[in-house]
Amino acid sequence: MRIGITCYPTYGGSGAVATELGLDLARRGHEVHFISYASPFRLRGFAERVTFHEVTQLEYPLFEQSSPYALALAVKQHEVAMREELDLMHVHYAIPHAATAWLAKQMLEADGRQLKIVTTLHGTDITLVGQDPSYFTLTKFSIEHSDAVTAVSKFLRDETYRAFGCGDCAVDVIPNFISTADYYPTGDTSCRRALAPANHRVLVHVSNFRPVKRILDVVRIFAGVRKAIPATLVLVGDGPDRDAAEAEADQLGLRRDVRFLGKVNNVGDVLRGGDLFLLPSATESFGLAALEAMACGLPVVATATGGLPEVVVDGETGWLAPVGDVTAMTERARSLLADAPTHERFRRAAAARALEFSSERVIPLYEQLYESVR
Ligand code: GMT
Repeated sequence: MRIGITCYPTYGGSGAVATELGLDLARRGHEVHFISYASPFRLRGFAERVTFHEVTQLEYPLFEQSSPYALALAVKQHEVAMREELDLMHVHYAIPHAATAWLAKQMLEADGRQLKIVTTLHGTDITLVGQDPSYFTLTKFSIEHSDAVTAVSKFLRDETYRAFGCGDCAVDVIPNFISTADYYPTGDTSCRRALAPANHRVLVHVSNFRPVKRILDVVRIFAGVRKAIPATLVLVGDGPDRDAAEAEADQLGLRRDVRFLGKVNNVGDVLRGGDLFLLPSATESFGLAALEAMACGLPVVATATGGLPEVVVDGETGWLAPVGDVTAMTERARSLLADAPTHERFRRAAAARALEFSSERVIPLYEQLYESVR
C-alpha cells in the first residue's frame, strides 16, 4: 500500500510510534510518506521506500504569532496524496492532524479522488488538549469523520467514548510496540560501567520533562533510595521541567549521583545499563518509555494511572502506586533493589512481558486495519 503518515517530529512517544511504524511498514514492502514540519526524530538517514515531505509555510507579517501551520499541512497532505497516489493517510495525535487530513480528503473528493483517514489517538489529544473548549468540537468531529480510529490502550479508548460520547466512532485498541532489535536485555555490563560506579544501582528515567511526568517525584524517589543504597540516577531527555529537576537534585545534595544526559538517540544502550525504571507520571495513556525499559529487562516503578496498568503488571514486572505517593514508590524501589532474587525475577518477567508488545505482533494489526478501510 501507499501510506501517508503525519505526526509531531519532536521528542515524544507519538512521534516515536509513528516513525517506527512507518519504518516497519516500509520493511514489509509498503511505500511510506512522512509529512510534517520537520523530519521525525527517529527517522535517521535513508530507508528504502520511505520519503519525508516537509511542510513549508509562508512567513507573512499579518500572521504574527498565528502562522496557520494546519492549513499548510492540509495543503501538503493533499499534494502528497495526489502525487504519490496514497491509499490512506495515517495521522498520529488528533490535533490538528485528523482535521487537516479531513480537509485534504475534501479537496481530493472535489477532484473525484478518494483518501481514507486512519487516526491514532495517543494521549493528551484526548485526556487534556482535546477536551479543552477551544478544541473539543473539532476533535470530536475529526474522530467521527476518520475512516478508522485507534487508541493505544483500553484506558484511552474508554476515555474517548466517555469524554466525546461519539456514538458512531468505533475505536480499536492497538497497543504501542517495541522493536526487539533495539530494545532487548543483555548480560553485558559495558553500558552499566559507562553510567555509574561499579557498586551503584542505576535508576533510569526517560521523558520529555513536561509537568505531566512529575520529574521532581523522580528526583525525590531517588533521594530516598540513595539514603539506603549506593545509587546513580540517569535522566534521559529534555524539556520544560529540566531546570527544576536540576535545582531539586542540587537542593537535596545529589549532584554527584544524578546524571542528566539530555536527548540521546540510543536509549536502549542507556536502559541496558540500568536496574530500575521510574515513571511517576500524573497520567500516561500507555507509557511507551516504560515498555521500552521493560524490553531491556528493567522492572518499572510507576503510578497506577491511565494505561500504565495495561503495560506494567503490578507485583510481577514492577510496582504501581498512587500518583504523588513518593513514599510508597521509594519504598518499592528500595526494597526491589535490595532483594537480588526478587529483582532478578522481576527483570525476567519484565522482558518477557514486553515481548507481548513486539512489533512482529502489533504491526500486522495496523495492516489488517488498513485493509479493512481501503
Ligand atoms: O499525548 C501526549 O502527551 C503526547 C504523546 C507524545 O508524543 O509523547 O504521549 C502520549 O503518547 C505516547 C505514545 O502513544 C504514550 O506512550 C504516552 O503515554 C502518552 N502520554 C500521555 O498520555 C501523557
